[in-house]
Amino acid sequence: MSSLSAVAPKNSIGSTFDIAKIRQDFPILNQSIKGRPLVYLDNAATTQKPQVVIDAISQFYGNSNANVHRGAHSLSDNATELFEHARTKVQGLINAKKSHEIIWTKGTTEAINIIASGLAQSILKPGDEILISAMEHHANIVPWQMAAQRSGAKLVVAPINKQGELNFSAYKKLLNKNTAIVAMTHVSNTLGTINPVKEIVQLAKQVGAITVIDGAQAIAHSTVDVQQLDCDFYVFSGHKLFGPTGIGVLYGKEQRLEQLPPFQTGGEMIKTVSFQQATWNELPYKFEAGTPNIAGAVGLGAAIDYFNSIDRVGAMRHEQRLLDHCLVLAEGMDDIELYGTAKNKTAIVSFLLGDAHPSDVGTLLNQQGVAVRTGHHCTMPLMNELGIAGTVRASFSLYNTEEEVAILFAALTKVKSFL
Ligand code: 7TS
Repeated sequence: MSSLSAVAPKNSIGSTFDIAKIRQDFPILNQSIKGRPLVYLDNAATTQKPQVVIDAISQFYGNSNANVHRGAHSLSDNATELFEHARTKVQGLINAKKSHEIIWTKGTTEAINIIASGLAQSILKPGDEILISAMEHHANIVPWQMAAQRSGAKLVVAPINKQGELNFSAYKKLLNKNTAIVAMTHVSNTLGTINPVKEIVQLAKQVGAITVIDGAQAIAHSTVDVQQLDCDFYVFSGHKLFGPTGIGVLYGKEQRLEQLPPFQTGGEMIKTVSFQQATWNELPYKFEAGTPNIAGAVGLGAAIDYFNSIDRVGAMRHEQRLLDHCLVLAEGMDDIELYGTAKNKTAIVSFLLGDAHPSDVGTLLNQQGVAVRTGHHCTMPLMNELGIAGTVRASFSLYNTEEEVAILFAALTKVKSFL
């Protein structure tokens, strides 16, 4: 399973995935909201953290805190080792060829800004086209708008069909010799659609385009192999992978990163500085100006260890079962309109309940202990395409249960009776 394009089969024979045990790993789940057990269904916004991640961050500050790469004392050496070891864990997670192809960022948003800004300065020229899709998060739209404005390039949008899938034949037709960049999401945060990124990359390469894949919603629900995908860049946020906020990853092929100018300048990212000029440090440090988020990297390393320690295939099957259960219950309920019914999708369920305003539904669900997100989900252009202002979104993670799916729908039945 190199990408999400192959959804896991549905039987669980041989699975060692133990949901009861998994839930015990996440202390936050064991609490009440408004007198009801918390049902956390906002995992596309951020995932909860297992105790091992919380402990790793606490132990770092308790035992190992120092700045990195300064080397004059043992604590600093220790912190540097932990920090760089976390980088190799990311390298292993996504099967990057080299650890210096892993750049620490604040998250997906910063990673895309680094790429878009660098490409605007270095390769984009008037007449070039940047091809995105209609289902992108604002983080994979606005940086490209800025890059287009700065360089004279044009932003082109590949359409989607009624199910919320990329219109692949339209995508193929839009690719041409002017396509300089293809920037697409692996999984839609609003619709759950899994895009065929391997094919998207292959076709983009035929016209010589640079490929940027937004993996924010894919990384915790799949096995990502950047060498197999053969993309130039792949980005994601630690906090959507059971890690802390404020840390994320920019993967880039070595040669692409070498060509890209730095985004921020200052300490750490230089080789030499005079009052007249500066030269850049080697990869990955060229992109890591200033003191990095050391504890964040260590926390993400612990999250990756955790993720690797569980039965990942079993977890994917479990999430697909939750999705199936949701879809069956939604079908049995009048007044629910689903948005995003792709054949290949993750457990993200966006919907409207009759004429009810999504935020009213969200508030009434919260009264019953159910946490969802409502609104445009940072995909306003997609909402325009769908002809709506927003949706209610329930997004699942491996620690959610079938019972929680049932609670969501029982709560929705109650919401209907209130409205
Ligand atoms: N790209 C996608 C596909 C996303 O889902 C998100 C965040 C981002 C980029 C930005 O990630 P960040 O960590 O830099 O903020 N998505 C959501 C969401 O769906 N609800 O809250 C954040």
